[in-house]
Amino acid sequence: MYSTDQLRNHFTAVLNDNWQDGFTIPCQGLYPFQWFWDSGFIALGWAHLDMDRAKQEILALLKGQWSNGFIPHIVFHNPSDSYYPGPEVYRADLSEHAPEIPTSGITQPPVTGFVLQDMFRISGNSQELLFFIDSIYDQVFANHQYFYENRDPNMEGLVYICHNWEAGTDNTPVWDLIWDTFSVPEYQLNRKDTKLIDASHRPSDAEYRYYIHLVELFKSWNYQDDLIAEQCPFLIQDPLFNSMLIASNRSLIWLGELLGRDQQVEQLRAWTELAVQGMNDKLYDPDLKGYVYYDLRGERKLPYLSSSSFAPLMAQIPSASQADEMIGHLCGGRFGGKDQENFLCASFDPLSEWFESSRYWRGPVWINLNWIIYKGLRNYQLNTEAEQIKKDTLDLLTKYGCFEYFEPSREMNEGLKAGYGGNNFSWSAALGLDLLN
Ligand code: 2M8
Repeated sequence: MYSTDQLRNHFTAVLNDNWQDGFTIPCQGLYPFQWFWDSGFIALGWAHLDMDRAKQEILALLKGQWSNGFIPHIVFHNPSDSYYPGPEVYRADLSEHAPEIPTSGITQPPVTGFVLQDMFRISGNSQELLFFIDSIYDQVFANHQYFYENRDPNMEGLVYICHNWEAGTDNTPVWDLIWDTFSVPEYQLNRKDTKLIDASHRPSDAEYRYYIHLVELFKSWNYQDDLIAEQCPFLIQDPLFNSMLIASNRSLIWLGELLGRDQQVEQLRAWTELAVQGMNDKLYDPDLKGYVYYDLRGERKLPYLSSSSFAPLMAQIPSASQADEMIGHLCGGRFGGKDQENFLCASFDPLSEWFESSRYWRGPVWINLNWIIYKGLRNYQLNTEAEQIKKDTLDLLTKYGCFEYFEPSREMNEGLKAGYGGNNFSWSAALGLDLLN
């Protein structure tokens, strides 16, 4: 149990310990490199402590950007043998667009746009920070352009992900339905995660073989986007991923207006308008009252609720009445439980037969999704729900510290074994810090 001051000190210590002279690792041992969306959330934590480090975090990420605007999900700044798969598995150099520095060849939710706007706010609208944003604006814009020009084959404003790791929600049960559509070779895995963390809290080897197989396919196509769009068996329109892109579009519009970037702003507005329409027409499920995934390859909706179903609130996508429908799932609903017996917000529908309360993205509470939902609820002035999710987030961090994910059931939390995965996890600390400020 920590007091608020102790908690703030603890968060600060976690970020300091994970700082690597220019960027921040998500967690010692388990994740020894820089990850795309982690770096955004982490930069927000640094913005409260040391703005120079926040800027360095973003610059370090952009060192890994490819010449076509793509930003990879891992930048391998340093060698390490505690993580699998490393750069020798990805072989990003097979792409004509890859940079000198080794990177992965898949991406992650594009959070950088809204992180920059938040950094500007935290800085008290400092001119110096605006100059910094101006100096990297084209790179972040190029990343959005990459998505809309290469990953929206039907021109419907919705971009696809082609690998489960691109979702960030690595093993959500929804992917099981996709794995059922094809089979993969018996790859020899060299997993390190299950030597560091209880294997029952991580994805299975069978799932990892699918993850590796997709990477092998991309390599055989030299990471060419047109071949991926034509042939990849995993091609998903993800409500979380698209919401992060739209939220970042909106921030780039806001910042672009300050910076007098009229043409880019006009383009961002056009993408955003189409995207919001696509989200509401295609991914909102009125029966389930939430946003769901769409399988482009199988041409079918995947009608299941997860914490990603609420992410569109952050990008101001739902109408006020849709937002009202959606929050019925939170306090007193299937996620919170009738008597609020769960901490908000489980990563997968707690009433589903596939829900697993301690296994990674199949049920546990994650601090970054809670933060995204909290921001979304605030956008709609849904203050009761916003305060509940903020309280639950800080309660979990206070009770157990900066774990990677947490048990949703309050009753099981009595048993004290409620923080799972890596400890001293950076985005848990960074976003905890942001919630305290
Ligand atoms: C987890 O994903 C990585 C692959 O990217 C892994 O399991 O090896 C996910 O939770 C992802 O969202 C996160 O960015 C990453 C680093 O924290 O870990």
